[in-house]
Amino acid sequence: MRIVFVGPPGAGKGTQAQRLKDHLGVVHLSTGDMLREAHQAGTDLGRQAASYFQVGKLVPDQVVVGVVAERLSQADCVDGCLFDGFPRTVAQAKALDAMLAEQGMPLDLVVAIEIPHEEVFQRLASRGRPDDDLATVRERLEQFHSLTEPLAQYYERQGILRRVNGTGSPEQVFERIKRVIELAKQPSN
Ligand code: B4P
Repeated sequence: MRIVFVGPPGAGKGTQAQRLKDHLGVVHLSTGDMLREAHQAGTDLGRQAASYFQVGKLVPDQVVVGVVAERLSQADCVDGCLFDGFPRTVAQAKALDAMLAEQGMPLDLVVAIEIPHEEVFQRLASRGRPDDDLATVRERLEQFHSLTEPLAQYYERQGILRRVNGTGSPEQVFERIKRVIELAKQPSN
């Protein structure tokens, strides 16, 4: 299956994608992890990306799309893929549709993980990554509202959006996600 996880910062996209990757046995593609790895490796792309993610801004579409296109062309993605944090803009969603159409592999499902703002701040304060300070999280939420939320409508029109309550324990959220995936696998869906 090809599944996208979308949601505000700290919604649990990465947490749930890790679990689902093991459950479904498919590749986990996290653009956040890929950009941080490129930064740690000291590449030009990593330096460019860091100048955005360190201040809570989205990395430009063409940079992220390039990274994903390269990863998607690798053989292990053929059997399925979990997109964690990608796409984050409508332009990225259109680019992903085009890449998948070229490979004859449509997107099966988009799981929107929903949590209230107060919980975003609580979760990220206890994680403490460099981009988890209060001002940067506010900016990340702002970017989510203006650039990522319009994705819901984009995927709703395609009939593949499923909203999942992201509050409660990671186990409870995972059970909800497995349920929407099972439903999506049924022939009538
Ligand atoms: P990401 O790495 O995707 O970061 P995130 O939104 O904070 O992560 P996530 O929702 O996965 O939270 P997690 O499970 O870790 O992006 C970082 C930055 O990279 C972005 O701001 C942007 O600048 C850039 N970027 C990435 N992709 C991009 C793209 N496509 N385009 C442009 N820019 C891009 O959970 C967070 C915390 O909550 C953890 O501590 C976890 O343990 C905890 N948690 C999770 N589930 C919980 C639960 N149910 N209960 C309690 N705590 C929970």
